[in-house]
Amino acid sequence: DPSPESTFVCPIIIEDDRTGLDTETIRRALRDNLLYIQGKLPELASKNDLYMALAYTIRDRLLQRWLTTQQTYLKKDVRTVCYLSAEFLVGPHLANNLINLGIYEQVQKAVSESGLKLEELIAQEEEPGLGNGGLGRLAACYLDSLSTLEIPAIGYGIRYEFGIFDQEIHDGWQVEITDKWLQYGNPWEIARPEAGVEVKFGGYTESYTDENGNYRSRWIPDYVVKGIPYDTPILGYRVNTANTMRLWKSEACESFDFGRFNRGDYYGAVDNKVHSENISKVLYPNDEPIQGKELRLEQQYFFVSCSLQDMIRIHLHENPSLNSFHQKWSVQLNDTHPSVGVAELMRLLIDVHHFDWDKAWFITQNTFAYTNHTLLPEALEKWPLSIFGRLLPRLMEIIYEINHRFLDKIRIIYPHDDGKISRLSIIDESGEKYVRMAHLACVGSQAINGVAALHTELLKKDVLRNFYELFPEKFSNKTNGVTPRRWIVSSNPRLTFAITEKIGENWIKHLEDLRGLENYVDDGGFRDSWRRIKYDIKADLANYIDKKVGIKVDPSTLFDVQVKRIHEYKRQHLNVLHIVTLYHRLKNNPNLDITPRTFIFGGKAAPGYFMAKLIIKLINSVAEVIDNDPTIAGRLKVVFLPDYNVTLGQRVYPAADLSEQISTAGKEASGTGNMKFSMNGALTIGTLDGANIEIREEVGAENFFLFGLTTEEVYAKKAAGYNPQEYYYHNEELRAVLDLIGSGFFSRGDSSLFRPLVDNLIYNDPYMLLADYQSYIDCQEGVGRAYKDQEHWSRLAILNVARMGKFSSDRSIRQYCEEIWRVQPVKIELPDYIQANA
Ligand code: 7GP
Repeated sequence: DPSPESTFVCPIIIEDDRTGLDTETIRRALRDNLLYIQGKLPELASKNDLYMALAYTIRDRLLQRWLTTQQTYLKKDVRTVCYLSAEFLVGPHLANNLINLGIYEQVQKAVSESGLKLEELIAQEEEPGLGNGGLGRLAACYLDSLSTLEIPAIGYGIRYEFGIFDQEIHDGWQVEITDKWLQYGNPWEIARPEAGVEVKFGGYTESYTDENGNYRSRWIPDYVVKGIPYDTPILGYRVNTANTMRLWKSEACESFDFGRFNRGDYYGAVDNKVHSENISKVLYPNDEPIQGKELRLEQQYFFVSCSLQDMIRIHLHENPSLNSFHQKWSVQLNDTHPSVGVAELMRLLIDVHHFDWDKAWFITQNTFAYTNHTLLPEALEKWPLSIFGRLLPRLMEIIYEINHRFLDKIRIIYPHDDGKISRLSIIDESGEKYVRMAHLACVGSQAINGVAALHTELLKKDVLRNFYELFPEKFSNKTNGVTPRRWIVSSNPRLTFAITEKIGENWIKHLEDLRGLENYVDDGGFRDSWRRIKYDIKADLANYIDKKVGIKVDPSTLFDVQVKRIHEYKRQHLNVLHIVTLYHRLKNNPNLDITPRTFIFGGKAAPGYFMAKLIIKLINSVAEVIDNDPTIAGRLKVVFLPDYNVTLGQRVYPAADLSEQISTAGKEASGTGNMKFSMNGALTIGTLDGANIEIREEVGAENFFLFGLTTEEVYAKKAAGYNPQEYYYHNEELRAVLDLIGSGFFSRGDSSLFRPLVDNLIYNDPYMLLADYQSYIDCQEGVGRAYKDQEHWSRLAILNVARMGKFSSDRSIRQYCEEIWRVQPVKIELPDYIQANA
């Protein structure tokens, strides 16, 4: 009889059904998973059953790649990047995995026997909405590129039970609906309860002397929560590397408090369970000022502590001590949300692993790097000391000590400059006391970066100026990028085919190769097919719009699109001022010749952000009036697409003719939607803000519609005392437009509805819409004229696509790897019984 050990060392032979990539094997596997995993006979299977069976079939094909990747990393003891992010907006997995595995066509055929189309099953997937917008989506693009570039990496975050809310529009207003993305199960994740860790909260600290006579601190917590990791494989494009996204779910350490239970307090016995589980319950939808929400701080500390403990466990598996921790791990802080990690790594090294302060600080500082994603001062995170100290008493002590030592050094550099000291301090003591998370991140990191050239310059000049003066060598720029696998190949198969037909498929991994398309701008046949493709994609979107909101739009009109979070600085209402201007002109002159346009909006507003919600209502109100005005028919249409998310983005970007990137200069850190539009052949109308500047540099000024004040002009105008009323009184058309909105014309005679919005513009206008209004209107006239010459427009569109190579997230990730993380690719060799990717 074989002993138990000998069965374990036997190589696991994986039957072909779980690994084979040919159509017949996939067909068999699909039937098998439908029966044995989903528990359904084919004749009773719902669309969702088939989707689930297919998802498991694909997951089976990822597992060998995934496990081999992890095993290779362990064996080779590689240097690993950990991307710490409170948000990962990954989008649906199925189509992406098919593309990266190279088995889209095989699966298409295999699925056809079910009588369904693969596209229908793909549409069945509930997207994990574990992020708000740009920052979370960027993290997802970076995971894709890390795997594609074969870089050892882990994405650490939170497995929110409820992601970003679903948006419905009722009577023009946003209504938030709970996002139950897990209700039918998530086939892409695997729970790893055996790798659970514990996290302390509350209580107090006490000092003691250890057996060696060392003075130490001990944290006696109020309660302890367990973190359970849920792992999702992130496969690279046509490589064997599958990295892990590890998201933490909070659970109670003991489901029942037996003391209470035995006393007959049954409900009290589950209290602790309820509170513990609340920590990973819901994503905060606010990019607005944090109102000191304690649960949010609990979330941040929870996932950061879990992740650092996890890294330490893995490290000690292969290394005798943590002395080399910073040599094996590079930890990126995605904004300040995980910046408490600086103090937590200090705590783990000192309290748990008994390092002395200086050694621990050296390791910590050499482990972390920090990316900033916002210039809005109100979005810079700070936690009231009262909350922080109560929830994380030991971390509070450590932060005080970090600050104390930091300020001692500063005093030597700037003697007698108390202003400097208080501006640099990690603790804000100007009024109520706060912990400034960006300061903690700056002091505790070896590198600090912005996400576009202008943004980094403004960080150096403004938001983080004092830190830049102190350690200029830590600062660098890493302009954002997006993954062409999702944002072109997966979402725009027609364009992908047209490009590949001309220049081969290398561009998918080397986006600079798109330059090759420039050779075809003068090819009339190519431009013709380019236009036909665009028309077909627009017709698809038109169908979707009709189905979703019951509005008929004409695919031959100019599709003018603005999709992104709704925020005053992004100025969706400036777009509305343009629409109302055109409407007003048409009312005054019904025979006016304008380029027919369909304006498409999408985006969610933070639930507590009154003005953003009013902007949504305004868009819908204007849409309704225009839609019901027969004199406008065929010339203007306005559509607000509800529930804008990754899935909807994939439909919308390919269908756009014009991309609206109209933020006030100096406010948008980078933008990433701007890149997705342009890659799909839309032209941009935009300000000199964020990455727009670099996009314009790449595509050429003559292929970009520029308007508006520059950042310097915005600053100068503000400094000189900006008065929006001057514009209101001196620009007749602008005044007519604002008056029309204020009059109740778009709100069934209710002149109070949009009053707050109109008054805010006339009397305050913090984002300077009125100052940019005329320039925007004039620029839009140029757009309209340009669109009339379709041959010319196609040229510009092709050139835009051809010159977008820089904005692949592969380029961004290479720069992070070389300049911040100093990590190398690691090739993954599959066991030879596994069929290689197509
Ligand atoms: C966004 C920025 O607003 C956007 O300009 C940038 O492209 C994106 O990050 C990725 O870098 N910021 C957020 O989504 C956000 O939540 C607050 O910022 C910290």
